[in-house]
Amino acid sequence: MKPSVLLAGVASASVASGHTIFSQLTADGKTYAVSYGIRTPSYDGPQTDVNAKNMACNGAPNPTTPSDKIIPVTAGSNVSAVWRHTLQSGPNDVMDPGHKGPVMAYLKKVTDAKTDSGVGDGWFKIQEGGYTNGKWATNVVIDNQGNQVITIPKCIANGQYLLRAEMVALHGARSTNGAQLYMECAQIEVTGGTGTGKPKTSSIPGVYKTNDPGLLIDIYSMKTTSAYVIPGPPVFTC
Ligand SMILES: *[C@@H]1O[C@H](CO)[C@@H](O)[C@H](O)[C@H]1NC(C)=O
Ligand SMILES: [Cu+2]
Repeated sequence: MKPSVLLAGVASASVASGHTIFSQLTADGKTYAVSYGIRTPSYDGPQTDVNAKNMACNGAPNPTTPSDKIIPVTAGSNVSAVWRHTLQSGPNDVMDPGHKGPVMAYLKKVTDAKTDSGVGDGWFKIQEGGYTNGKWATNVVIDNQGNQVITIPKCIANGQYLLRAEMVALHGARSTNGAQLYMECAQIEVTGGTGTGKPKTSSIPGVYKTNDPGLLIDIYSMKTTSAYVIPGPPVFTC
């Protein structure tokens, strides 16, 4: 990954950059085209109702386009969810850096990754970042040219999965439903997994509550040393 210093100046000096979309996946060293194997939306807006079905893989009011592609992924490898302000944006336009909050990734094993809605049980968290020494995980992704690095656990079973990558912006989270949640689902086929892991799964929607301390929060009253509770279940490890 490139050093972040070069990019930070560019991003803050030029484009005002609004919301964000998980628009591409890098897996096994290959960066796929925008929207390849990912249900990307026509609008980059957030979901704000944690009880809505569209908390799983986005959707209205941000209509998503299905994909007939599935991306091969090796268990134990790192993939990057590539975030962009719009489907046309480059690496210097990831998201408004004032959008601060946690970053997470989940998997759900499915029979058909092309058609499964993702709604309901089966999700387990595989990556998260919160607030460390005054820096939010969203800003880590912005400084990493939009790359959210996610390790695909080695011990999961082979087969098709939905990979749900998520960024949360908390600038308005002082009021109920003020947190902005951004998520898309990529369609992947995992090989090389040992199948020995048995992840405990959760439902989406259901995994978050409106008053979770990590979603209903005044981030402007936080200090560099403040603790932040990342929403959702603990990260599954092998
Ligand atoms: C995956 O990424 C993590 C975090 O950036 C890093 O520590 C690890 O070495 C990487 N693993 C592989 C297999 O590249
Ligand atoms: Cu926004």
